[in-house]
Amino acid sequence: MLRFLTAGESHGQALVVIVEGLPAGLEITVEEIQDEMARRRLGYGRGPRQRFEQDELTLIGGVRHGRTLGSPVAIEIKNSEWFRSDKWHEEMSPAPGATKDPLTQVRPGHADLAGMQKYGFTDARDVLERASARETAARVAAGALAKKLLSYLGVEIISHVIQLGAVKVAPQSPRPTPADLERVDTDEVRCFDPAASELMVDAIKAAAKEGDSLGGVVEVLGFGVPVGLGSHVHWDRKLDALLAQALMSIQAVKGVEIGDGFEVAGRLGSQAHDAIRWDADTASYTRLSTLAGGLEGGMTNGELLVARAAMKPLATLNRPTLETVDTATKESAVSFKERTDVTAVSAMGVVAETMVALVLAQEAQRKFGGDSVGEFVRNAEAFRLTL
Ligand code: EPS
Repeated sequence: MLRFLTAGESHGQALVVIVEGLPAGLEITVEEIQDEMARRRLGYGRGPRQRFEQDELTLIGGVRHGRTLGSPVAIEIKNSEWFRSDKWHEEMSPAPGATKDPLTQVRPGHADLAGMQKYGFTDARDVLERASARETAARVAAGALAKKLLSYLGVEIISHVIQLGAVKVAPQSPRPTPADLERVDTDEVRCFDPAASELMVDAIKAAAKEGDSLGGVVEVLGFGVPVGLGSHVHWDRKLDALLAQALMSIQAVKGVEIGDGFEVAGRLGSQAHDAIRWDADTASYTRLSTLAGGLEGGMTNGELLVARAAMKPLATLNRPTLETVDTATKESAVSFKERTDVTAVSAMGVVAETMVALVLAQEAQRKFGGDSVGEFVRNAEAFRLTL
């Protein structure tokens, strides 16, 4: 079974990810992984770090001559500041010692206070270094491998921003296809609707001027997803539930929707489901709409997979105004300042693609098995022929 584990702190030496359970023979290069990681740095409103961060990565194990060996794949991603300066060396040193400047004016909405209480820390940096969304850089490296595995089945996963702050794309506006991904990625906020994109950039500029932050919503689309991933039999193997868990695990995500989830709740049953038709040309079933987001009974039905994730405005503010408490003195305070983004919704879309890809790859492997990519693809094709 495909699984992965990340390690590393935001301002430590490096992030590390180990991806276990990939079949042998998956073709992958450092450049392919690096390209995905560069997409995570996109988006108007990101902080200074995304401009200097190189996400320089090394494939430490599991890949030989451009192909996986079936062994765990280990990837190291160096944090640029550590290697280009000595800025964080003392603050983040693993050697015994203590910080000169503990952070105690905790940020409302961040993990700071609950994390300090839970782990018995007196310095919020002991929490924030790992709670930081920097960790998603390691996930995206793992996601590049999952996406590559899915590509052998013809599956493609993309995302676009459908809301930033209060600005939303029009309800019936067209969705991008994989052929449009470059256009989405070159848009300043990764939005497919140029008019909405302009308004989103304006909203970010206005929030930046006030030292404030913005959240938003991304939509992840899965094309070519095979029928039958997930299960109607086990509560903990329902694919919509697995996707919700995976998307909700992304830092600052507070809501997940499958298909038109919340809007459909208010409709009559006769208008809430995707009608089914037999398509004689392709000799396959087809649905006449995508309200269910490609999932029925916790299983993929072969239609376009649609999952959305809502991100709250970042809790770190460039001009902190929210009231908080200094945990050292218990006196009222405003929270400490930490370098941050105005918004990271555009980047979150790339991380959401990653999480969807990891779940789909995991479930595709559960269904089709195979120690080599060839065996995996043959099994998937044999199943497809039964439909
Ligand atoms: C980052 C996410 C944000 C950035 C971080 C890089 O972290 P957090 O989730 O804690 O708000 O602030 O950048 C820095 C830590 C920094 O030094 O600028 C990311 O996703 O890469």
